Amino acid sequence: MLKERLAGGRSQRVREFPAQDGIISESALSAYQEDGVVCLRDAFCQNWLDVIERGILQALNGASENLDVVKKPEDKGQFSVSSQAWQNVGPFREFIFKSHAADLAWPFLESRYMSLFYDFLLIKEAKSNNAETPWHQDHAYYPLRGKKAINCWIALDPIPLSTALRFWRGSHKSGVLYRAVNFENSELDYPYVRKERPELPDIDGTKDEKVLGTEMQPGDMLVWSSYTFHSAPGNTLDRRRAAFSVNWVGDDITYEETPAIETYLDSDLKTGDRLISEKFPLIRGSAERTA
Ligand SMILES: O=C(O)CCC(=O)C(=O)O
Repeated sequence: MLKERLAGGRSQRVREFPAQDGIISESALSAYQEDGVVCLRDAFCQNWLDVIERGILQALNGASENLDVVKKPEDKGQFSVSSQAWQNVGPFREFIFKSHAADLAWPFLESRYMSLFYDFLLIKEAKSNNAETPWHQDHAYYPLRGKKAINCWIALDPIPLSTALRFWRGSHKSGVLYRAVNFENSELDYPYVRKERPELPDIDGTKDEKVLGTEMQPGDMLVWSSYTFHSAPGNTLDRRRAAFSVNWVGDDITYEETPAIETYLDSDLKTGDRLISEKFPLIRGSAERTA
């Protein structure tokens, strides 16, 4: 459907920028501010993707404590999701701390400092047709206040439009957080839903030109705001569709003691604290300068 929408020829592509030299241009930053998402082409070479693949083997073989594997009865392939695994998975740590991942993320936050929030691995195996991801804002699930949070999502396989992420262009701008949706069963409330938030708008019924998408090659990276609505179809291909993302936060983000999944919680933090801790380490800038 997205392919058909994109074929319409209007401005419906995620705007893309070269990233081989590790430099983020002013135009990439202004496209991000405007659309809430950009695609950085060739952000990582095969050597770094190999490091991530070594991490995947470990994560799937017991090293990730937050690993969910779901197989819908009608699907041939399963859908695996791991988060916050870097502390136990050496290759993920190597990628996050030794590659230029932080350098690429840092300019987008326009911040005095940046912390690592969590890593996220997502594998839709061949023919996991029904493993779709409903429209959502990442931030709706976070026990965080503030807006400077980004998802840097790296394709590990070729991703054609038929399995590509789609984004509601500019949806980050209003600053409104809608209700978190239940990924497992859309008929049920998400366990930590905040009912005081508005219900989701009908994004599929919205005008075509507001939905952006792009095909990706391994090593391409999407950067999006945690307020940007996005969704993805299941994987109808006969090969894996995997991605590894690193989520970073900047200086306007503070912690909120509110129910959420373990990935985002830190018992060392209190409401109003900056997100700097052992679990959410400071990666750029300094705590002293920002006190
Ligand atoms: O690739 C997908 O299916 C969804 C990815 C996503 O929503 C996320 O990483 O926040």
